[in-house]
Amino acid sequence: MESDWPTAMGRIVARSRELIGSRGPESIAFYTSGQLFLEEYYTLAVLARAGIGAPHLDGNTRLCTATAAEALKESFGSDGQPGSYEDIDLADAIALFGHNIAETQAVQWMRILDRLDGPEQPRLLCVDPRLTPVARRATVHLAPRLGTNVALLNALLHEVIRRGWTDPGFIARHTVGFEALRRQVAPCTARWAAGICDLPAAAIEEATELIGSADRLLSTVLQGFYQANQATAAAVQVNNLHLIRGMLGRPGAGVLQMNGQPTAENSRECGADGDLPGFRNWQNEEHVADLARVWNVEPSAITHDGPPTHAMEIFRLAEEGTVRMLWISATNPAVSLPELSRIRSVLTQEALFTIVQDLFLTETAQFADVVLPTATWGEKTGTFTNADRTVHLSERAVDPPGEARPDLDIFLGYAARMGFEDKDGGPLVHWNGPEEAFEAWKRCSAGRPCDYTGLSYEKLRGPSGLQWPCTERAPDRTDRLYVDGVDWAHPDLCETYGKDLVTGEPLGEEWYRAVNPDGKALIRAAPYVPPKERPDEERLTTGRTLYHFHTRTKTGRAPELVEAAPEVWVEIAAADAARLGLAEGDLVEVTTRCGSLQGRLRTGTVRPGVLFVPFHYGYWDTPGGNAPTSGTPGRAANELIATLWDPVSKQPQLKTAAAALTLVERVGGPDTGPRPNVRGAVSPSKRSGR
Ligand SMILES: Nc1nc2c(c(=O)[nH]1)N[C@H]1C(S)=C(S)[C@@H](COP(=O)(O)OP(=O)(O)OC[C@H]3O[C@@H](n4cnc5c(=O)[nH]c(N)nc54)[C@H](O)[C@@H]3O)O[C@H]1N2
Ligand SMILES: Nc1nc2c(c(=O)[nH]1)N[C@H]1C(S)=C(S)[C@@H](COP(=O)(O)OP(=O)(O)OC[C@H]3O[C@@H](n4cnc5c(=O)[nH]c(N)nc54)[C@H](O)[C@@H]3O)O[C@H]1N2
Ligand SMILES: [Mo]
Repeated sequence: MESDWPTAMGRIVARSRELIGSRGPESIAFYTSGQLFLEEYYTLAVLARAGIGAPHLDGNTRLCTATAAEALKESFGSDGQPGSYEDIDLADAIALFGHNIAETQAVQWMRILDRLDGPEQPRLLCVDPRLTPVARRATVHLAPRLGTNVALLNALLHEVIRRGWTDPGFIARHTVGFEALRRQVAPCTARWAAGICDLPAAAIEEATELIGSADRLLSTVLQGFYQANQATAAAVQVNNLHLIRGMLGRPGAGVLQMNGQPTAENSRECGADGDLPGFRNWQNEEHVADLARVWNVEPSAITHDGPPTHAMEIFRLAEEGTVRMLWISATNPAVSLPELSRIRSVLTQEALFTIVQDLFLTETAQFADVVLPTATWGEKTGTFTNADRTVHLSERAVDPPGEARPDLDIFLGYAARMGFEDKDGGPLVHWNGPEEAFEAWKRCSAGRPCDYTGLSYEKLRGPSGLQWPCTERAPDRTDRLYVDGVDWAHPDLCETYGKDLVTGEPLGEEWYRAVNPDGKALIRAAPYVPPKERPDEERLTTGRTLYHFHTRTKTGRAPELVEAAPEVWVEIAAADAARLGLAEGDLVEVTTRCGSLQGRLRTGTVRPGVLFVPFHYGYWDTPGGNAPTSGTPGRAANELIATLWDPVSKQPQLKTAAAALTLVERVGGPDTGPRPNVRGAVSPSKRSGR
């Protein structure tokens, strides 16, 4: 039923008051995004954390960059990207760990291509079980068994140490924990890893040579690590490679624990993910008191008796009935979360009041009690900060259509109608409009790693893109963090006291002060722990194509992109196809213990034993289609993925499931239309050959 803004907001406010009164603030949860503006996240964080006092606020960044953040915290004491995109232009070796940059960050890939085809060519290492376009250009391509990243990294660390490619001066000056790492990786020879990862030992040695002999090594890490087995432990080992080689804080030498979404970084720094704003440590009373001063509230108004709730836990609390109102903004969990049949049953519960704030009537919106139509970038003003800390101002170019409103206006309107107050009875959310919100955030960021105090809208209208920290002391920008040691790992300053890399158990302040009294970088060792599935089953992984963005709310409306990749497909190795008697183009069904999907087969692009399915395709083509009923196959990859997460970062393991593959219909059935014309996809000659 259509409504108007006052009525819709009236219902949300009434339900919020009723729930806070009867069940307390813990009955309300917010699930937001990596695609809003800084000003929107910050406003949401303030109203949720201090207004409602709910610990239940997280973003889809949990599915995306939770491991990036956690790996940085574990190694450097705090979130904050060490490297700079400029390092792509300057490195003499570039290593991509589980990162198909050619399809997922095509602009950065052009930058790498310029280097590969330019005068001083860097060597390229690709660690990916698929023959991606990156793999095709790589000097060394390692295609490990799914989920064995830690085994491979431990072998690389072993070999680097054995061959004397470490930087003892850097290790002594700037790190703690090297001895424990040396002990941990002592048995992890290239031959040992070769068996586990199913790789030639010689290829692992070649990769070590590439990394070990580089003068300026740039590494990037993304979802092939973050969404796989031992996510944080694996990402941390990449940091370790840089720490033991002294590859940090110099032009060309750096780590990019990457982000995928345009504003995942802002979500993290503003505390709209499961963290406190400004990378503050929820276990440090001084940090909480400092935040309370900024917000002019009592420290007790900011719930901090346990870690902020992570998204997977929010959905569990909704499932068991503790959370009764779930406000979803700029994300489409009915397609992007694991185990979709479960998510549908959570969202359809009568007792759960669901708000969906989106541009489109998504799969998730079909479950909403209230849908709030929003403006998007280009129709609203705000700032966004990319993975290397570069802050941009994005100004409204056109008016939003119809009654759509900027997300900021929606959050401000809610805060005003709820009447949230500070401790002196003034409005808690005391700003109007994006620029004032930005100014409020600057105060919150002051003195923190992500210090914005030297920035302003005015300044951002000058040269586009300035990297934080930007302060009085560094008024222009800061290219690289950790140019001279690690600044934020001191026990009084750090964002976390660390977690056990296998169990995720917090290690505690006492432990942290004992091992890292002076605040150096932490070299954190971890043993390889095999994934849970039996090794003899087919292993499913999921990911992206160049032609679609996520759940296709935008790209699914662009005819050219729909034509380039109209339907879900299934990739397997040519050898497996032959073994199973399957051919390119056959309609197959993939089944796991969670569900099933059908798609056409493509062969020859993944390592043996692996199935790959793109995760973009929701369960309808056009809004209004139906969710798959139980027993019927779907087409969303997340019908297949179980609810499992990394114990350290709580990022779901979206890249792993044991699966069975069966034939539904031989080639000759209706074709799925034209194929993407990229290197790395199936070649046209193969298509015409059948
Ligand atoms: N075109 C396009 N671009 C995008 C997006 C999009 O949807 N479409 N999304 C954006 C977002 S939010 C993100 S997070 C990024 C993601 O960007 P990427 O991380 O580059 O993308 P994915 O395809 O999810 O995963 C990367 C690779 O991980 C590999 N992989 C799978 N399992 C394993 C494993 O066990 N070990 C290793 N080493 N590798 C493995 C897969 O084969 C895949 O090629 O892309 C961003 N850019
Ligand atoms: N199996 C599997 N699952 C995955 C992944 C995988 O690799 N494999 N990758 C995971 C990753 S890394 C990510 S990031 C997630 C992405 O998962 P989602 O966040 O669910 O994906 P999107 O389709 O980008 O959803 C964003 C929604 O926000 C809306 N939107 C866009 N701009 C605005 C705005 O300005 N305001 C508002 N209110 N709405 C807006 C869009 O219309 C869209 O509905 O998926 C995760 N799920
Ligand atoms: Mo992402």
